[in-house]
Amino acid sequence: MASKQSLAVALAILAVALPLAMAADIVVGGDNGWMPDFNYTLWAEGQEFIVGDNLIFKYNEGDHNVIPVGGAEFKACRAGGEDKVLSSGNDVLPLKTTGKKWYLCGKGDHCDRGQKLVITVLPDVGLAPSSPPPPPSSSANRVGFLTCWMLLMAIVARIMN
Ligand SMILES: [Cu+2]
Repeated sequence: MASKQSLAVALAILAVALPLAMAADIVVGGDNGWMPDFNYTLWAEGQEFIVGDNLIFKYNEGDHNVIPVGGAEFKACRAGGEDKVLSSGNDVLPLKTTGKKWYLCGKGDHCDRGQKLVITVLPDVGLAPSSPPPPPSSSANRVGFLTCWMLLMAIVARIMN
């Protein structure tokens, strides 16, 4: 039979799982990774970027790099001298603020060949009852999270009865 203790356990799991599940790891370009001759604008249209998510740029170390730039630099495909260059081949960029973010590859003519990404980071609206449900996301993490959430709610509902 249900007890207050099992309810507490379920709620504790929920409290721990919630913030972890909220953040999605988004691999730029999906299976293609970070490369020239790929349409990142089109790719980004099918994605949702929310504060707390991580952008992951994957490529062979040495072949490319990732430079977070400003809008003007992005347009000109030119990084400024003070821009930070990431080059590990597995660069993780936490999305900390909302708004537009620009990235490009600084190697050769890669940027001109489409190796550049512009995204718009949305605020994290959370799952407060007053806010509308988040739109469906292509992120598997979020789908998994919703499944977990519904499962836990079902467990809690059972315990309460
Ligand atoms: Cu490149």
